[in-house]
Amino acid sequence: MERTLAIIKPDAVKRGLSGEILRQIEAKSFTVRGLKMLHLTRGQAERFYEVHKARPFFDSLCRYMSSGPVIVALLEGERAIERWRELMGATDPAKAAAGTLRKQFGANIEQNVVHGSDGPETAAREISFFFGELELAD
Ligand code: 3AN
Repeated sequence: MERTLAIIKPDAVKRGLSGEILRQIEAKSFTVRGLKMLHLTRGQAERFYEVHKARPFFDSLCRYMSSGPVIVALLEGERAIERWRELMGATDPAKAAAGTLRKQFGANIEQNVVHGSDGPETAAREISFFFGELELAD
């Protein structure tokens, strides 16, 4: 069993897509071990995305990610990291495969509805960024 972090980004929460996205996550046999809504401050968004600090889209990304509430979920399952990225689709919704969440709902390369950890070390860091031990189901 593997764990990964999923985020339903502000554009998706605002558009009322959270329920549908969680439905598709559960339909793919992920177990939701942790779930909460929070509104990131600009500083928290900058810390979360610090690996992208040097990128030209960093400022805009952090402004967007702190523009409204997000829903963060700890997902568990076989090959959860890779399978969640498959369900999300490519970063650019225009290039994402049919049936992926970004293809279905993504507006553009920035407002692309969901986030997922890109490897085991990132997953561990991102899960502990958002969840404490007492918040997680057994
Ligand atoms: P992914 O989320 O697919 O792993 P990353 O890690 O390269 O993609 O980028 C993190 C986030 O930064 C993306 N989810 C997207 O919101 C934003 N982003 C990535 N590339 C661009 C870009 N070229 N222009 C604007 N925003 C971008």
